[in-house]
Amino acid sequence: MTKDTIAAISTPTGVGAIGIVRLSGSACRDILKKVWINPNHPVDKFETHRLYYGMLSTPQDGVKQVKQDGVKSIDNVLAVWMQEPRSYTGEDIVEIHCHGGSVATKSILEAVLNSGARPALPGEFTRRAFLNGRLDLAQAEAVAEVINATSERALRLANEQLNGRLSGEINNAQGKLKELIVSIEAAIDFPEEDIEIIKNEQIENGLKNILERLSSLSMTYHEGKMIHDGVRVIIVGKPNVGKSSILNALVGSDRAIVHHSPGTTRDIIEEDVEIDGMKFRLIDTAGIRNSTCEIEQMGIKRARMRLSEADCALVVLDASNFADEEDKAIICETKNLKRIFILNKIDLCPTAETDSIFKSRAETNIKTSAKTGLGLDELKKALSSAAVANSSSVGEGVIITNLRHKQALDEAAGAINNGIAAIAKKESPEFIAVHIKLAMTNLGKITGEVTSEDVLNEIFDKFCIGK
Ligand SMILES: Nc1nc2c(ncn2[C@@H]2O[C@H](COP(=O)(O)OP(=O)(O)OP(=O)(O)O)[C@@H](O)[C@H]2O)c(=O)[nH]1
Ligand SMILES: [Mg+2]
Repeated sequence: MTKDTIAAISTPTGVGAIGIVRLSGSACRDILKKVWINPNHPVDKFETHRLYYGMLSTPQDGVKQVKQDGVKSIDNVLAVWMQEPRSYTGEDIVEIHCHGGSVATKSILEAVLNSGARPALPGEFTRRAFLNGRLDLAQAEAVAEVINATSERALRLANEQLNGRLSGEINNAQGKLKELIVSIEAAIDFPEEDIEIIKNEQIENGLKNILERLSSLSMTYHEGKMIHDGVRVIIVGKPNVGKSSILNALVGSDRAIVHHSPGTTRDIIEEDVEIDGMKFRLIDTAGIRNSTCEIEQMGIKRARMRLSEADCALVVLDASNFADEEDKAIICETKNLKRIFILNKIDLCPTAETDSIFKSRAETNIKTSAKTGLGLDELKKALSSAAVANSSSVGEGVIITNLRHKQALDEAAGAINNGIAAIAKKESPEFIAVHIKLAMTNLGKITGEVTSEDVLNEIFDKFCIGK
């Protein structure tokens, strides 16, 4: 177990009602004693996991925790001691809940640092939780995802990972691989014994089942990334159809300039919105047409470049003027994207029908008026269903969001594939076992069973200080 005691401010900087300074390590109660003033409740008498009210001061020597000459009071606080191993890090933890704002928290941090603690590195509390076996690596990574979640769904996903759903899935696959190895090794070690020898066919079937599961899990990465980063929705169409007006209506503010002259938007305008708990990144673009204006051409080029990165396109048409050559060109240009067609300005032309261009298309087709708000709820529903339709989640819905996990899964799948190929080539059981062991090692990278200092540094350096 790590010996030194670390301390950090765990709440964000800025003005707030409460600030928390956290310490972890074997000396944290001794450190608290030096800065705690309340003779009725000395730190030695603290019960674990109970909050005590007292005064925090600059360090003092006395054991009675009565204010001494030269000692300065800092703040009235609540303090709690959590005895190891029943704490976040698995070590003794002390949390000091003081008033918010930067001065009280900084002064308390300074007082505990002057009393023997050292400043915590980013993510060091969680790193200790991992090293002390309180969390596995996938769960530790989920802590950062919970903190950084930008939508309800992203939070739900991160919490599922924190609660061990992904780890359970990985441990399960590892358990099955382990069983295969045990059977193969028994056959190698005791060929003459009267034990049931596992047949190559059984190994192959076992490997194929695991492979299928791991490949499906790897395929959820795209969806996981969408939930994590937001679904990228590009708004395209010829000039003046109301693209920027739709962006503004969905965002609920005048984010983009709207004007009756065609060619108003030049630069890409991006804005995030949450719809049904899911984050969407809306990307408004310049109206696409043949233009002689150099600046407009630059805008159109940028619009085209962003098309390929989008998860979904809102192709906007003007109900009072549609299905011309410019619309047709854009419909053709976006044909490989998941699309929602919008017939906007329906207030100007309530009878407009898109049959002439959409007769045989199964794609979603919505009539809107960015001016009156008509059809916007339907558009939000369509966006929400488009996000769900992208869903590739399997089984109990475990979804991965982290590229490191995807790479490890793919490497494990590669090793299993090699194992299957080795069976086909009738290679000896020892060789088959090598591939299976490699698959297990790769899965172990996800939960941190197999890891290196570099990987840990890379993961925990991204955390904030105090977590
Ligand atoms: N009547 C009516 N007018 C609309 C509607 N949506 C947009 N407009 C008007 O159409 C004009 C163009 O709107 P914008 O949102 O700037 O159109 P745009 O597609 O972003 O245009 P560019 O940036 O030039 O490509 C403005 O005068 C808007 O007020 C609508 O639903 N109904
Ligand atoms: Mg515009």
